[in-house]
Parts: sequence; C-alpha cells; structure tokens
Amino acid sequence: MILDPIAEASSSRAEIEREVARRRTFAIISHPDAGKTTLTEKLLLYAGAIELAGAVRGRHARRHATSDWMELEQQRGISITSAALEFELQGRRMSLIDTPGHDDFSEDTYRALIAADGVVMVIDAANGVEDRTRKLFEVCRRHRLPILTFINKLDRPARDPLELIDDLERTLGIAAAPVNWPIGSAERFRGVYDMSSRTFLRYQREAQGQHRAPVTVSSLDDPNAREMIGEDLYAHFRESLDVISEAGSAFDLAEYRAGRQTPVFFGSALTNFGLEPFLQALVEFSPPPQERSSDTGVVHPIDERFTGFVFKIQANMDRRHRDRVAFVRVCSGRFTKDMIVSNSRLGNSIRASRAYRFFGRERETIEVAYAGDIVGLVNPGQFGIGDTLHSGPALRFPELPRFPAEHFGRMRLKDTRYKQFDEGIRQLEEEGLMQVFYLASSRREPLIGVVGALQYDVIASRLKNEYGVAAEIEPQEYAAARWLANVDGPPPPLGGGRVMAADSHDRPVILFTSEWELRYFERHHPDVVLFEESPGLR
Ligand SMILES: Nc1nc2c(ncn2[C@@H]2O[C@H](COP(=O)(O)OP(=O)(O)OP(=O)(O)O)[C@@H](O)[C@H]2O)c(=O)[nH]1
Ligand SMILES: [Mg+2]
Repeated sequence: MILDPIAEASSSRAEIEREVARRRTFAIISHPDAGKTTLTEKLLLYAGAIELAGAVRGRHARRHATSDWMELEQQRGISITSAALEFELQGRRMSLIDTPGHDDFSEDTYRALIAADGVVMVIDAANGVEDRTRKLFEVCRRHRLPILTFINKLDRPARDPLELIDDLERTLGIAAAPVNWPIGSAERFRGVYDMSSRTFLRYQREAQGQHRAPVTVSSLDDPNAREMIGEDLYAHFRESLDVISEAGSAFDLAEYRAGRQTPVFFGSALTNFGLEPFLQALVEFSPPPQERSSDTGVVHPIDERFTGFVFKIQANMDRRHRDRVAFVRVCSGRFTKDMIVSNSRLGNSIRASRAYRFFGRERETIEVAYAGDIVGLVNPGQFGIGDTLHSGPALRFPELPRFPAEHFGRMRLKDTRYKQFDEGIRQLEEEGLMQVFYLASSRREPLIGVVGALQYDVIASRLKNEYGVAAEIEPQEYAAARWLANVDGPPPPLGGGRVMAADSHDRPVILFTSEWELRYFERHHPDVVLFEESPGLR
C-alpha cells in the first residue's frame, strides 16, 4: 500500500467534519422541581436508551431516574449534582446534562451550561417563569445558547397557555413561538394541537408512565374530536389560537439558533405526554457543536488538533473502582484513548489511558471522541475544574465561574478514621463542592466554606457513604474568605471581625465575620490586595 499523506489528512478531516455534524450537546435547566430529571428520564425512554423509566421519588424497590444516581439524590428526590448522559438517536450522538435546580448547587449548573451548545428550559405550567429559571436564563443569554422550552405538568392545574407565553416573553425578554398548544389542563387536559401540521394529539393518561404511551393523532375538524374535547374548551382553544396567530411569533430556526426566540412545547413528562414532538425538535433544531473562544483565538470544532476543558470532577461514582472522574467537554479535533494530552495550567502532559463515556452512573470505555462529546478521564489528582487540555501549542479557554463561599462550618470527626477523613476532605474540595481552611488553633478541625448551606448535608452524607466517616458540621459566624495576593508582605492588621487562616495548600486567607467587615477592611486597607479565589487555581 502506498501511503499518501495528503489523502490521509483529508480523510481524517472529513471524518471529523462528519462526526461533529452529528453531535448535539445540551443541558436541561429550570427552577427546582419543574421536572428536569423526569423529563430527562422520559427523553431517554423515548429515545430507546432505556427500556423502563425510573422515578424521581419512589418506593425502595422501584427504579430511580438514571440521572439522579447519588444516594442522597434518591433519598431526597432532588438533583444535587449534574449528570451526563450520552445516547444515539436517529443517527445523532446526543449528550444531555441534567442539572440541579436548587440555588445551593448552582455552581455545578453554571459549569454544565458552559459545556453545552444548547439548552432545554423546563417550566412548571402552574408557576410560569420562576426565580432560578430567570437567573439561569441570563447565563444562557450571555453565552448565546439557543433554548427549547418545555412547559410541563399539564396533567395538573395549570395557568392559561396565553398567560404562560406572555410570561416567558415579558419576564425573559425573548420571543416565544408555540410549536404546539394545549387544550385544557388537569382532569380536563385533552391533548395538544400541533400548529404546523394542524393535527391534534390526544392525551391518554398512562398509569405509571414507565412505558411509552400510545399517541392518537386526529384532525380537529373531526366532529368526534370536538365532542371529546367539549364545546367550552374547544371554543376557548379557538380563541387562543386566533390571538396567537395574530400576535404571536411563528417558529423560525435562525431566530432560535441566534438565541432570540424559543420554540415552546407543552406536555407532561410524568405521564408521558408530548415527548415525541419535543424529542424530534431536539434532534432537528438543536445546534451542532459551536466554536469557542480561547486566549489564542477562536477554536473551531472541526480543527484537527484536540482541545477541551474540564467542567466537572466527581469522585466515587462507581462503588467498585472508587476513582475520580474529570469530565471533559471536547471542543475540537479528535481525542483518542492513550493520547498524550497537555494541561495548560500545569504545563505538563499525561497519557489519557482511561477514557469513558457516561450514562448517569454507568460508564463505557471509549476509543475516540470529537467536539461535543463529554469524556470522563480517570487520573487522580491530575486535573482541576476549568483546566484546558490540548494537543499541540498551549491555549486556554476562559475560566469557569466560581462562586465565593458564603457559609462556613467547622468539621468535626466523630470517630478516629483520620486517614479516610483527610482523603474525603481533599477529594470533595477537588470536586469544587467546598473550600477548606485551617485555623492555626485547630488543625484537626478544618473550616469548610460552601456557597449554600444545603451543601453541608451533601458533604456529611458523602463522607459517610463514600469514605465511611462520621463527621458533623457546626456552622460558624464567618461570611467570606479572601486570599492574600502578597504572601510575603507584612501581616495584615487583624482583630475585630477577621482572623487569619490557611487553605489546604498553606496559602494565607483572611476570614471575615460579615460582608460589612470585608467591605470595611477593603476601604481601610486599599494596599492589601485580596483575591476571591485561591491563586493556585489560576
Ligand atoms: N404531575 C406531574 N408531576 C411531575 C411531572 N414532571 C415531574 N413531576 C414531579 O415533580 C417532582 C419534581 O420532579 P423532578 O424531575 O425531580 O424535578 P427537577 O426539576 O429535576 O428537580 P431538581 O433537580 O431537584 O431541581 C417529582 O415529584 C416528579 O414526579 C408532570 O409532568 N406531572
Ligand atoms: Mg432533577
């Protein structure tokens, strides 16, 4: 065989282009409890990636939702950590990230958003646009992420659909284009009307919702359909439709892709209604991997050199291996197993010998990955959140958002398993779940700083389940931590509402008892430069 380097290069290029074109990576976001995890589970069911849908809350013996794999998530029926799920659908490689809605876990959600190219926004039909949704939407707008909206829980009493559309447009300042329209809600939920095909999808309640529900499609001109809907509901529906067709936006792919318009779907994830059209829209409309900016210029997904960044680290997902996984969003090129990748923060290189793709907690070894893919690398201690990985010359993607800790608690070990305790503290800090500080007076009892107090429960529960350590966390009066920029300078004046501490790398930190104290200090000591985060992370 004659090797032709030009032909080989162009075939590799063609392969990258082909693979990138079929990838879709998106995150599911909303206010807590709107139904993200339930919708995720049902999308997996309808995509054929699972055979039986699990529930968010359920008796012990029942299946749990794939994306809520952590023990505490299953006990509480809430999502605590984002979960990546990869599956094939109609020739597309879909990567979906289910995110936690609760404010206290929002750092994780923000990072997942940056790893995605598009977003699914879930709205509870009874509540409309809620506080968290508004905040997350702002991040989407900043990153120009296209959004598909699913208005959920139509099987329960809901607000009028015209009001919901109006709420989306007013509160978020985005055009909302209904793709289908619901008729009735709760006991009188009859189904949805598809605006473009002008057909009616009839709602039939599936008792458990574990299996796919049958769909009945008919025309609304059919007198049987009208009778089934009921005259009053039908009349109200016709009126709404007139309003929407006069004053509403029609779906426009370019407007959606530019983040100026969101197509809106109505349904009920729990009872398996409205999922087919939504999944179809995800396949057809959502964008392929997008270009990314870096400090050395724009990186195109079809560039041949491999680049990516670590957006999440998670320890102990697999009970048998007890390892730490760094989740990498691939941004360009071709990643291959055993490839040597460089980390631009550390300036070192390592062999990526253990690379996986994920489906909730489950993993599978991969040989190759392209832009859009989420790859899990197992290399203990080698990666930090936000690290840029690459082949070829060094580059850096923008830093990922970090939120300064606002709550501080003293960790107290209740048994004598110091080694496991130290290990747990180190790994949970590496995940970004908390920051760890030591006061000179008590090395044995670290102070931990978190963004939201719910994280205390997560930390205590994970120390127990994953490290076999009983620890309790006692809230302390501190409200902010700041790193000293000048480590070798004279010690800053202390006393009042501030004390010196050190982080786990022995870097000096000042702890303040209130935001006010911090501001006061900054005003009176403009010469002391403070950082919101550890300089070691840069
Ligand atoms: N009636 C009804 N209940 C639903 C529907 N979708 C979800 N739920 C219920 O709403 C609750 C919250 O659902 P989740 O899927 O956990 O919501 P989430 O948005 O993932 O919540 P967090 O991840 O904690 O923010 C659960 O009890 C679900 O069973 C629906 O279509 N109809
Ligand atoms: Mg959830």
